[in-house]
Parts: sequence; C-alpha cells; structure tokens
Amino acid sequence: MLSYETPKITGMRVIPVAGRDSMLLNIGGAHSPYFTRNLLILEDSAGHIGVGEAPGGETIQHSIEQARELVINQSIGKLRSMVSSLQCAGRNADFEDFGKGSWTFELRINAVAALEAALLDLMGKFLGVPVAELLGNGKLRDSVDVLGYLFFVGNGHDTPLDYRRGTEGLGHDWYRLRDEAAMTPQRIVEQAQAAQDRYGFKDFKLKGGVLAGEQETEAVTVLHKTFPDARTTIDPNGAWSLNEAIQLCNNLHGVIAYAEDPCGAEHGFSGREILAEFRHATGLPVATNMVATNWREMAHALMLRSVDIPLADPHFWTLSGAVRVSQLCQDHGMTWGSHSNNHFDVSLAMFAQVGAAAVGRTTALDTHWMWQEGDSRLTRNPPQIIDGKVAVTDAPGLGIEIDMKQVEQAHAIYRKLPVGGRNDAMAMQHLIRDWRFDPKRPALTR
Ligand code: GKR
Ligand code: MG
Repeated sequence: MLSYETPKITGMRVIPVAGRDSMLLNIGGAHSPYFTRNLLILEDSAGHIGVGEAPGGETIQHSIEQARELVINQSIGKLRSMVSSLQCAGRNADFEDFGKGSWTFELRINAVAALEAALLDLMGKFLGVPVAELLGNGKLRDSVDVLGYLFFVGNGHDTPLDYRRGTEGLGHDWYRLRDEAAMTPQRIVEQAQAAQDRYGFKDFKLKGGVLAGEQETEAVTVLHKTFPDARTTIDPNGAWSLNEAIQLCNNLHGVIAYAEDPCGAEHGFSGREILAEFRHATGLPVATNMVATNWREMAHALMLRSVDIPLADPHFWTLSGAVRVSQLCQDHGMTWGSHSNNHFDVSLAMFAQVGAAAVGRTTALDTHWMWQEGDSRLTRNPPQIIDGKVAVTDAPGLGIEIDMKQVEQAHAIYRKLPVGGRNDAMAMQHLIRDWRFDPKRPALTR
C-alpha cells in the first residue's frame, strides 16, 4: 500500500505591521493615524507560503508566537489539532480579560484565527482548492457582498498627530474625502456617495456612538433618503440606554434594515437580555458583535432570542467557527454577517473565503478596507471591491500572494510607532482634554 504525507511546516514568522488610517470616531474614541495588525507567515516543505492576519498588539503577537512549538515540523494534515491546541492555550486567559473595561474583547482567539487561516492557505495550496472549499459545505458563491462602512470623521489635521492628507495619484475623489472631517449628515452622505462611486456599494452602515442619538438617527435617515434601496444600519456600540434606543429606533422603521448593538448591558441586566427587550419592543431586527461573540454567549443569546444577525467575524470566531455560526443561523432562522476592524488585504481575503462558504441567509459583510485601500497592502494583487462585492475565484488557498517588500515597509512603519496595540482614547484626548471612555456615553457628548 502506498502511503502519502502532507507537507511539513518548515518556517514561521510573526510580523507586526502598520498602515495609514483616518480619524474615524466611535464610542471608544478616535482612530490614530496608524492602525496595527499582526501578520503570520508559514512555510512548508512543498515550498508553499501560508498567511494569516490578526489585529495588532503585543498580546496577540505573543499568542501567535506560542504556536511555533506546536507547528514547526508538523504535517499540515494535523491542521485541526494544531488549531485546537492553540485555542485551548489562550481560552482561559481570554475569559479572564473579559469585562475589564475594554469595549471589544478581541484578543488571543485572534491568534488562533490567524494560525487557522495560514494553515488553511497551505492546505488549499496543497490540494489545489480555495480555502472556502475546506470550510462548512464548501464554496457556495463566487463573490461576497460587502457594505460601505461610514464613519463620523474628526479633524485630525487640527491635532499634532500625523494624519494622512489624501492619497496621491489614485484619481478618485474618495481618496481625498476620506481624510477630511465629516461631522454632519451632509458630510456623511458625501462620504457615502464617493465610496459608492468608487466601490459600487449597495448597502451601508454608519458607525454611531459619537454624537447625541438624535443627530445620528438624523444622519442615517438622510442617508436612507439618498440611497432608498440600500440595506442601511446604524451601530452606536451600545451607547444608548434601552429606553433611548427604543425611542430613537421606533422612528427608524423603514429607514434601517436592522439595528446594530443599539443598547447593551444596564441595571444589572446583560446585553443579551437588554437586546431581547429592545427587539421585542421595536420589532426591528438586531445585529451584534458585542454580546454574542463566543459559543457560551451565543447559547444565551439564542435562548433569549436577543439577536437576528450575529456578526461572526472570522478573526474572533476563527474561520471554521464563523462558518459554524452560519450553520447555526440557518437552523435557527437567523441571518449571518461579519464584523470588522481596520485590516490589510490578507484579512480581506479571509473575510471573502468565509463569506463564500457561509450557509443560509447572509447580509453584506462589514469591512474597513475602503479606509485603507490604495495605500496599504501586503499582497501583490489585493482582492478588489467592485459593485459592492469581493470576487472569490478558484485560486488555491486564500487566493493571494504575499508581497514581502510591502510587508517590510509596513513593519518599518510599525517599528516607528510608540505603542503596538490600538488606543482610541489617546487620539481622542487631542480633541477633548482628559477624555475617558464611557460605555454608556457617545464619545463627543462630554
Ligand atoms: O473601527 O471604530 C471602529 C469600529 O467601531 C470597530 O472597532 C468595531 O469593533 O466595527 C466594529 C463594530 O461593528 O462594532
Ligand atoms: Mg458593531
């Protein structure tokens, strides 16, 4: 009998990288001029390169580093055991960090996702199939819908911070507009129009949690009037109280297609309980990336019927986990979607492969890529957003080729930064002195 072996992993590198961003506002403060990510590069004995991307910061970087002893010299056929070993190593620490005041809890699990992505990339290259074929029921679509992710933007140029002032030579107004302040409904509409013209978005999301609720619901209403056929949503990241959210959103029937984290935990009730009450009171579908972010939370959310659209970002669900969420959605009458943070093109490919494998009903995926596209890339030919979609071809693995020159440049930018992780409060303190995060107050209502 012949015996076959899958290639062995011969090399691993973890490279922190950074790219340019605009002064995007949210309840956590303001984005800094640079966003950071961690890139994982694996090499195997067949000469293939596999890549994965995770959010920035040293906790995630060290967590990915822990994979080294699990993967070097292992055969890629052991993909599932390698991924679950790393997952077990980080789980307790992640649970311990929960609720320590941060408003997103996306830590060590992201390292697991980066490892899984890189291994799936290698496996797909070995087998000659795209990653989507190795998830769930295999590849179900040739393209994935993504939405135009709109933000109120602060005037970063009035601060001493080094914010981008347009990206030269790309020939579209979007690349100038994205770096200018946008604090009114009119400016949000202009942002949407330019982004729509550039990327063909059909659907939009407005990040809230910045101005008073009435101002933000006015902005999303004007947006809907301008794009009446779009599925539009607003996401204040739980900034509104339950009563306020009900009041504000009862005026948004016919305006928003769903409400994303309109309110959260309050008065001793969990975010899942509060969203269930919101949903019952308004009849509006609810999306979340805040209260059903792991299987334990998801089980409670399901029992309470708190959520219609879990935004299962593969970075904090893992790629296989995110597809498993889509299977759960299909069985329980929910719709699958994905959350995002600022990211490079490796993550865009990860989103696209997962979106191509998600079963059942899906909504357009979040992506921040429109804020980075054109001047931040790690691959030779980044996936493109055309007509509001990212194509998923049958190219093996993640379907991308890493560009080491770009990676080195992004690493050099990272090395010049004072801190590795994201700190939105720091940039916000240049707009409002001594500004502090408050999970129940929009960022500029101080
Ligand atoms: O990039 O400012 C941002 C977003 O607010 C992000 O950090 C959120 O995690 O996009 C996310 C969301 O939908 O809540
Ligand atoms: Mg959200």
